[in-house]
Amino acid sequence: MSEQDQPDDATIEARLHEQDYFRPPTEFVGQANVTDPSIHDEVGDFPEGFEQYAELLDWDEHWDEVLDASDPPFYEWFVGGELNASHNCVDRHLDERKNQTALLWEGEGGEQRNISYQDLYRRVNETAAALRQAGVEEDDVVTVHLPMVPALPITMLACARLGAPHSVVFAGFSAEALAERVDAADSDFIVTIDGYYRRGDFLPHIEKADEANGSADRDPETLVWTRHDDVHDDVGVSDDYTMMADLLAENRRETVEPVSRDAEDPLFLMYTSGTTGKPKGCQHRTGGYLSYVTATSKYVLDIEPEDTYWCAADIGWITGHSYIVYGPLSLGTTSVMYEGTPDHPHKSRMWEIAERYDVDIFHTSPTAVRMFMKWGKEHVEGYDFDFRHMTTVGEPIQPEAWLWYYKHIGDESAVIVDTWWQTETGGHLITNLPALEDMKPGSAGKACPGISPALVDDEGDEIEPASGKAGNLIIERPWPGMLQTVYGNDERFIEEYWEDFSDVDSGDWHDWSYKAGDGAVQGQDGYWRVLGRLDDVMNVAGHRLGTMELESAVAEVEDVAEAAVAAREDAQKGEVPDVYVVVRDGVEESDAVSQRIVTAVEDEIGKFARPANVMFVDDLPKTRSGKIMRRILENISNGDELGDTTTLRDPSVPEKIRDQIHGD
Ligand code: 6R9
Repeated sequence: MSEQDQPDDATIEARLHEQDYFRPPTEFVGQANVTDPSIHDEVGDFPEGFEQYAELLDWDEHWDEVLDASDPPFYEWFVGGELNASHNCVDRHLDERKNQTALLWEGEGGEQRNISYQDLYRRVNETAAALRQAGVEEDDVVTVHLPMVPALPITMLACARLGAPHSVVFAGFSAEALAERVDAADSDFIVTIDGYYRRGDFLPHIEKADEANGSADRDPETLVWTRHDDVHDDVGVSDDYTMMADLLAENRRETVEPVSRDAEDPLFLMYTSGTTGKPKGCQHRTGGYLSYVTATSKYVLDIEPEDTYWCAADIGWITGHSYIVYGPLSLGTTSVMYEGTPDHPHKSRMWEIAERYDVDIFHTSPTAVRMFMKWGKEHVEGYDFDFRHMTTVGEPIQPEAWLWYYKHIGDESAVIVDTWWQTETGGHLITNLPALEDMKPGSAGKACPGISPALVDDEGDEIEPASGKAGNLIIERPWPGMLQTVYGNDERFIEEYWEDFSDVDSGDWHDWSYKAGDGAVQGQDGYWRVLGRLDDVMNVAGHRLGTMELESAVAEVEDVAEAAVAAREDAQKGEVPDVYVVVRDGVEESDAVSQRIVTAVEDEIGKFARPANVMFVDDLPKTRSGKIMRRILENISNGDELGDTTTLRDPSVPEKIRDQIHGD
C-alpha cells in the first residue's frame, strides 16, 4: 500500500515513532530574520540586551536607564523614554509604505476592505479626533466592546494616539461581564457597534451595551459604530448614545498629534480570569510592551514588512492585541482580519482566504487544528496557498495534531513554532526561533532570548534544569513585555504572581520569581513542555476561564445551594466545564434547573463559557476546613482514580458522587 492509500492516522503515528525532531526547511532558514544563535547571548546580556528590542521603535525621548529593578516586582522599563504606540504602528510607515495594505479585512459574507497605511493614518486620526470630541482625555480608560471589524484596531490605535488606555472586552462576553469590566476599570466610555455577522445572522451586539448600561454602577458615555453605512434595520440605538459616524463626519480630515507617553504609562488593560471570582485587569506599559511584541513578531513570527500575515485569533484576546495589532503593524506588515467563523458558509473558508490573499504566515490555535483535522484534509486540498511559517498558541499541541498541521496545512515546507505565553506576559516567552531550533512536535520549544524559565517544587525549591521532572513554571528575571500590575490592586498582583515563590520582603530582584500558574517539564535537550494550569483556571478551546468565576455565575441561580466546577478533558476543546450542583432543600433536580444554570453562565460570562454537563449530586467533596476539592471532581469527570481522599471531612463523598454520576 502506498503512503497515500494508508489511513491518515496510521502514517502520522508511524512518522512520530520514527522522528522526534524536524529540521526547518533550508529555504526558510535562508530568508529568516534571525539566523545567528548568538542572539540568545546578545539579548540575554541582562538587562541591556533588551535595548535592541526598544531600538526597533521610534522614540520621542530616548530612555536613560534600561531597567529600574529597585522596587520588585514593580519593575520599570526604558525609564525616562517617551513614545507613542499609534505613531509607531502607523505614522512611521508612511514615508516608505503609505500605499501598502496595513489591514486586509474580510467580512463573513465575503465583503473585503483593503486599508492601506495611508488610509489607516486617516482613519486613526479622525477616530482620535472623534473620541477627543466625545470627551476622552489622556489617561481615561476606554472600554472597547467590538467584534472583528476594522473599527476595532482603529479604535485601539486612536486611544493609543490620545494616550487613553483601552480595555478591550471580547465581543463574546455578556452584558454582565461588560458591566463588571466597565466598573472595575473606572471607565467612563464604552465603544460598541450596532451588530455583526455570525453564521449568516446579524447579531444585535448593541443590546449588550444597553443592558450593561442598565446594570453598571458607572454611567459611561456610549459611542456606537455601525457595521454598514447606516444602523442595521434590526437594531435600535438609544438617543443617549453618540453615533461614531456623526462624530467622524464632523472630524473629517482632522489630525491629532500623537501624545508622547512615558515608557511606563499604561497602553492598555486586558481583563483575564484568575483564581478568584473577579477577573484581573492586567495592565500593560507602553514602551516595554511595544518593544517586546515588535521584537518577538520579528524574531519568532519572522514577519517582514512585505509579508501577508494572518493571525486567526480574535483581537479581543491578548493574542490579537500583540500579534494582530501591535506587533505586526509596528513592523509595517500586512495583517489579515476575518470577521466570521471558520466553517461558514463552508469548511474551506480559511483556505479560501489564505489562497485569495496569498498569506505567507499563519497563526492559529491547537483547538482550531484539531477541528480542521476532524473535518478532514479534503477541505484543504484543492486550495492554492503556500505558508512559509505557521505558529500555534493557547494550549499544548498534541504531536498528532502537530503533524497533521505540518503535513496538510504546511505541506511539509512550512516551519512551525508553538508559542507559550500568557495575557500577563505580553508576548511569547517559550518558543523556538524558527530558523535556529529544530521543531519538536508536542513541545513548546526553548526559552525566548533573554527569558529565564525555571521549575520549582511546591515548596519553592528549584528543580534541576533539564531533568525531565515536572514542576511549577516560574520566570526568574523580569522582561519588558510583562504586566505592570493588576489595575488598581497592587496587593493582588503580588498575591497572584509573586508571593508563592519569592522572598516578598527582599528589595533585591534576584529573590523574586514570577509564577506562571502552569506546570511544565524541561527535557534533557532543553526543550520545554507545558503541561497546563495548576491553579483554578481552565482552558476551553483556547479561552481562559476561572472555575471560581463560573461557580459564582452558577451560584446566582436560586435553586442552587452549592456548586463546584471541574475541568473535563475534551478531545476537541482541550477542556470543558462540568458543573456539580447540590440543589436547595425542596428543589427538584430537573432539566429546567440545569437550563437555568446554563443560562446563568451565558448571562454572567458569555456563551463561549457554557457548561458541558450539569450534574446533580447530594454533597460535594470538602476538606475539614470546608474547601471544595475540585481535583477530586476533576478525577471523577475524567474517569480517573480518585486520588488521596483522606483529607476530606467525609471520605465517602467522592464514591457516592461517582455512583450517582456513573450509575454503578
Ligand atoms: C496567549 C494566551 C494563558 C494560558 C497559559 C497556559 C495556556 C498558552 C500555550 C499554553 C501550552 C502553549 N497556554 N499557550 N499551554 N502551550 N503554547 O493564550 O494567553 O489566554 O492568558 O492563556 O494558556 O496554560 O497559562 P491566555
